[in-house]
Amino acid sequence: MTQTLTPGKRFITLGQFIIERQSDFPFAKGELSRLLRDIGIAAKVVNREVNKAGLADILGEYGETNVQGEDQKKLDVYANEQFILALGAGGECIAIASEENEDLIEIDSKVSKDARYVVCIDPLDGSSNIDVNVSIGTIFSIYRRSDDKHGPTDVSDFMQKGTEQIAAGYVIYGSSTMLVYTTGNGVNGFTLDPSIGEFCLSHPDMKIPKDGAIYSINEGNYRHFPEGVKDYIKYCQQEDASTKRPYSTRYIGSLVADFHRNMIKGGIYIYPSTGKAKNGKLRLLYECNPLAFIIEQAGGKASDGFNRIVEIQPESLHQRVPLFIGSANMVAKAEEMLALRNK
Ligand code: P6P
Repeated sequence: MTQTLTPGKRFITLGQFIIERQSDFPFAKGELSRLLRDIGIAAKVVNREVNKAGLADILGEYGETNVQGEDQKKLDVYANEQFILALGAGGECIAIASEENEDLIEIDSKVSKDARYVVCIDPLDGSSNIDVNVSIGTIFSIYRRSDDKHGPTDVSDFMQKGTEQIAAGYVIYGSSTMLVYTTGNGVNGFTLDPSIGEFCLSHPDMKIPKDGAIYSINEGNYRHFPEGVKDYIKYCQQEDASTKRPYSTRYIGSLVADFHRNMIKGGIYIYPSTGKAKNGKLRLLYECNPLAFIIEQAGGKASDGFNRIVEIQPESLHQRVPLFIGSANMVAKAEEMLALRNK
C-alpha cells in the first residue's frame, strides 16, 4: 500500500534557501552560494564560543590592541580567525578587509587564486559587551572584483561604493543567533536551530516600518553633537501623540543589536560626528555600507546626515562616516533638521 506523505510546514535551511534563490544572482554559478555557506559555517563556530565565553578562559583581554586602538578580547581574535579560515578554504574569496587587521588579508591559496570576490567584515562588533553578556554581532559585505582586474589583489578592489555590493549581512549572537542577509532581492532572516546546527528561515522578506518610536544614540556625547542632531533629539522628546512622541530611547552600545531591534520594531540609530570623532566612530566598509544595503532593501534609509551611505566613494579601508540609519521617515526627519542648520 503506498503511503501518502502529508507535507507539514517544511523548514527551509540557509543552504536550501540560497540554492533556491541562486537564480536571483546574476553570476549564478554557485559562487555566492559558496561564499554565504562559508560565512554561515564560521558564524556557527563563533556562536559556539560566544555562548560559552563566560565559562572558558577565552574571556578577557587578549593583551593586543587592534587597528582601532581598542583592546582586543580573545573572542575578537578568535572570530576574526574563524571567518578568515572559512573564507580562505571556500575558494571564492581572494582578499578580506577586517576591522581587526590594519592591512588587507590576501588569501594566498591555490583554491582562491582565480577568486572573483572580496569580503569586508567586522568579525565581532560590540565586543566590549562580551564580558557583560550583551548581544554582539558580525557584519559582512561582499563585492565582486571588476572584470578587468586579475592577478594579485590590492586596496582598489575594496574602494567600491556601497551600491556595488553583491551581498551584505549580519549575524546577531543574542537570545537566539540569527543570520540576516540580502543579495539585492529583499532581506531574509535565519535563526540557528542548535538541535540540528542549521540556520532556518524564520523572518522571510523583512521590512522595517516606515515610522518608529525608538531613537538610539549615545546622549553622553550630547554636548559635542552638531546642532542639527541636538534639534532632532529635542524633536524626539517633544509631546505629539500623532507621531507617537516622545519616542523611547534605547541604546545597547552594540550596533548589530540596536540595528536589529529597529529592523523589527522601527526606529533610528544615530552615530553622528562628535568632538572626539569628527567623522563619527563607525566604519564605512564593514559596518555602514552593509547595514545601509540591508536597510534600503528592507524599505528604510541610511545616510551620513546629508548623503546616501551607499553612494559615498570610499578612500581608505578603515574610513569612518557619521551614520543615520533606520525607518525611512525618521531618517528623513533627522536629515531635514540637519539641513535647516546647514543653510
Ligand atoms: P559608544 C561598539 O564598539 C560600536 O562599534 C558599536 O557596536 C556601538 O553601537 C558603538 O560602537 C558604541 O559606541 O561610543 O557609544 O560607546
